[in-house]
Amino acid sequence: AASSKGKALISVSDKTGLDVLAKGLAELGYEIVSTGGSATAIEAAGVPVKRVEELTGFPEMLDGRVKTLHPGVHGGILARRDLPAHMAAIEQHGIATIDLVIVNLYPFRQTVTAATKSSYDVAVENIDIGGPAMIRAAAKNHEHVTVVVDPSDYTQLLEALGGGSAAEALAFRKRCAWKAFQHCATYDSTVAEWLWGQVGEGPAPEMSVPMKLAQGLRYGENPHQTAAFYTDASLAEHGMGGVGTAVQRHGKELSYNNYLDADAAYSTACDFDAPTCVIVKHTNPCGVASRDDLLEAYRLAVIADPISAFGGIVAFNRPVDADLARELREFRSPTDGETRMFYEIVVAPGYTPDGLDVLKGKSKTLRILEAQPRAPSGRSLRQVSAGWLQQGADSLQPSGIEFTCVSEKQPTPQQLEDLKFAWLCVKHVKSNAITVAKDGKLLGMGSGQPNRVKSVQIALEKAADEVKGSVLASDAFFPFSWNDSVEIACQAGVAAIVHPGGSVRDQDAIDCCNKYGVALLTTGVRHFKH
Ligand code: 93A
Repeated sequence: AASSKGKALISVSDKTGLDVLAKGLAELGYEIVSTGGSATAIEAAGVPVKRVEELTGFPEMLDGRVKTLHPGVHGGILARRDLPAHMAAIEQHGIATIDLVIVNLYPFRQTVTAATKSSYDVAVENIDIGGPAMIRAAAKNHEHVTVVVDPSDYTQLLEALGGGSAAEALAFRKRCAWKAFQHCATYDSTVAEWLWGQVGEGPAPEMSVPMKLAQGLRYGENPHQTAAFYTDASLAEHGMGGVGTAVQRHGKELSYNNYLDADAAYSTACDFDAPTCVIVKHTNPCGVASRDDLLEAYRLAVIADPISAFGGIVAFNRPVDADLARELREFRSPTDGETRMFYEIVVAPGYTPDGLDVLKGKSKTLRILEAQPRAPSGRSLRQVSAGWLQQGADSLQPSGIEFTCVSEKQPTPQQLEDLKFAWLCVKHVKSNAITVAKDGKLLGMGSGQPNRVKSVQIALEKAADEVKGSVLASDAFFPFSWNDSVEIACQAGVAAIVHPGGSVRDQDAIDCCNKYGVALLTTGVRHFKH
């Protein structure tokens, strides 16, 4: 049309917001050209649309494998408007310029990660070829063409097309081009990773992490370090719960350390089946308790180590109601019976409306997070200089582990329960990790000591007068210093001990426990956490 502001080419698999976009573009005076399904959806929205076949004079062929791969499309996108020779060339071939390219790709990742795994053939058909070609062409010619790959950018697009200076428009097109190449790079990496999985030769020689900037952070672990938070799109978009995809209901912006600690706290809480409260300080759980009554679990978790819990992160694996919120707000430190407990973050799978209101009243700054339950699955990545370490998550649960008694003394059923509880706690404590527990609550823990004996001493010291009849768990076996670790625990009054076993000195540990009448169990697995 003579009055046309230009041509918009739309070809989208994700039809979210397509009707609003098409209407908006039509109102602005754009002429819309579109592919099969997209054109049908635009027509259904009552917006005039041309089929891409009319533009190319060529039918869609090879079951849709070739739809837009045609000079009529690519010439129209790639021609430099500032070069007379380019404009003459397209004119000579009857090609019209295309000013807007709105494309999102075949849902390849969804296809290969869906619960019902698609067949190889379906996956291959979902490798988009024409879409990325258009996106890349438009992004290359961003000097003249705008490319949009994400439905959440449609509003911004319509705004940008509606007005603004030429400089603003160019800046917008550049940003769009950046996003477009990002999008294609992520897409290709996904295809490559899937194909590598089909090759089946172990870990991929090259790996991509589709990282999405979620938030710039004020600073890193310390104020002189810059920082940002990225989500792993491959996991976030596929329902991996936890802190990375949590919704913040209240409070100050999360800091770098907040993310780390909240993740540690919530991952630990979600590892327990029973209603559980976990309090974390510097990524280590210092209070853990399981109770049918979540409020009681919270009190016990604080009491385990009130000094450490102060200023900590509190996580629950069940929703927080008003009673619990009140307790979180009012509970006074058991150390002086006066000071109200202060926390950086509360994280839970949900809040009752009353519970949220009460909790918001605790302080303006308290960060309240609502996070989907997190299953310990997926990959974990950590950086080392010039490299990344990748591993699967430690998803072992006590229910999947055999607790074998190797001492003369057998644990009582309650002690066995406590041993499993202590074992689940020790898994989340930094090595060398020792936990002391009783009746479904943590009494003390030693973490991060390079010397296991020290961790034992610290854990026992924290458990103090409650050690008698408690149980102790060690994340790895007692080495040559068994004599210190096991004997110290026995002398302190611990009733049962669990460790992986497997040391050449295992028999010494057994003899020591037999001497004191303490039950000793082995699991055959360890839970290092560095
Ligand atoms: O099969 S393709 O690789 N060949 C093409 O020529 C082509 N052109 C657009 N895939 C192609 N597309 C893709 O079709 C787009 O990237 C978009 O995801 C999808 C839109 O198809 P429809 O409009 O029929 O729903």
